[in-house]
Amino acid sequence: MPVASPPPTSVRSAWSRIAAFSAGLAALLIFTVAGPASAHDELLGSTPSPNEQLSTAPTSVVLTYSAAILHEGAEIVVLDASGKDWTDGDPAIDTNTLTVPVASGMPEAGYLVEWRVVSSDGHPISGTIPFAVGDATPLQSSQATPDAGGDGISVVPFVVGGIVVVVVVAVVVAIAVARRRTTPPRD
Ligand SMILES: [Cu+2]
Repeated sequence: MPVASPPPTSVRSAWSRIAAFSAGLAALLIFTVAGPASAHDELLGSTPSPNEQLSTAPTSVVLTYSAAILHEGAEIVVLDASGKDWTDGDPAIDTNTLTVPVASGMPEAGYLVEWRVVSSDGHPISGTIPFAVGDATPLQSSQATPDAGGDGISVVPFVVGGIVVVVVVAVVVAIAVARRRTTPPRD
């Protein structure tokens, strides 16, 4: 009875089909999950800028975003080390900029801007901007522990984990398929 080992081409084609399938699945995962998450508006710049040391006390804080932000849900505070908020009025939103007045005569000290706005796609984004008046050290974090970063960043480990699982499963399946094809039947 001839023990026919299958032509190498069939094993190779099984491998390449599985490789193509897992690559396609990985690309799909990245596109569907990471794509929309990275489309959030982002903070392009601010006055004061991060860790800026102002020679004179500011009269307002201005944040500039990559797209129009929603008028609803915008929150901003300018904290000193004791947790006192130095904003003096409601934030005003003009398309992609947010301006909030601050109390006059802020003393030489470190401060921290904590902001949260709703981006144009309806998702909340937030961040902090340390700055100082005079030679003080910019305040890096407040006692209130702001929720750092925006949503969307946290899904990346899950996407990477998912891709790893898909690739591992594909490799295991490919090895099983290749082994079944190369191993002749017992009887
Ligand atoms: Cu979004």
